[in-house]
Amino acid sequence: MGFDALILTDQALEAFFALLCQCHSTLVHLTDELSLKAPVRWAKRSVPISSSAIYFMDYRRYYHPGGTYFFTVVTQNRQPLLIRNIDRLRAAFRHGMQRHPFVIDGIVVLPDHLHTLWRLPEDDDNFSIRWMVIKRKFSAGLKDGCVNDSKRRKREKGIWQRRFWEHWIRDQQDWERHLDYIHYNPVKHGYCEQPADWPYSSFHRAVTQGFYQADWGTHMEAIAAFDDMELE
Ligand code: NI
Repeated sequence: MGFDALILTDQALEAFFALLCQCHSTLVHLTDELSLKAPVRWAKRSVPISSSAIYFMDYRRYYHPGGTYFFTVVTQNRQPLLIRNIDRLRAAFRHGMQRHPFVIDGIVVLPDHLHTLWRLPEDDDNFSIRWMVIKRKFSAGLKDGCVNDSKRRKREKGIWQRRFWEHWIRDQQDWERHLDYIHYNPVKHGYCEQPADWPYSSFHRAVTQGFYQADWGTHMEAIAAFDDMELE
C-alpha cells in the first residue's frame, strides 16, 4: 500500500499511525467456492464491504497465540490529557516501539483513556515494560496546567492510572470484536456520531485497508456485538 493512500484527513495523524503500525494490507479474495468452506468473518457487519466480493483478513498474519493483547489505559483521575497532548503521545509510542518493538493492530485515543490492540514478537510477552516506557516518556516534563512545581512533581507520577486493563486475545473472533470495539469507541463515548468522524484512531487506516466501509458504525445494528463488553 502506498503511503499516500493513508493521508486522508489529518496528514500528521495518519502519518503517526502509519508509522506505528506495520501495514496489514494483504486482503484475501475468496472465490464463492472458498467462501462456502471458510467462515465469512465480516458478514456480521452492518454494511458489507462489497456486494460482489468477499474479503477477510488473512488472520494468520495477525493473530499469534499468546502474542496478541487488548489494553485499556486510563489517565489518573480521568484528566483529559491525551488529545491535548497528542503529539507527545505519538512521540512516547515511537520511543517505546523503538526500544521494544510491537505491532499495533488498532488504536483509539480518547481525551482520558485509550484502547489498543497489540501484537508482540513471538518470543516476547512483556507488555508491561512497553507500557512503562510509553507512560514514562509521555509523563516526563508534561506541563498540564498545574499552578506550582510542587504540585507538578506530585502529578508527574499521577498522569496515568497505575492499573490497566489487559485482555489476551484468544482467537480470531475475539480479535475482531476488540478491533470493532476500538473503532466504535468514540461513538460509544459520545464524542462523534460515527467512527469515521474521530481522527484519533486507526479507523481510517482500516478503511483504506478494506476492513471497513467508511460509514461503518453508523447503523445501530453494528454495535450489537458490544453489548456484553464493559471495557470503558
Ligand atoms: Ni473507551
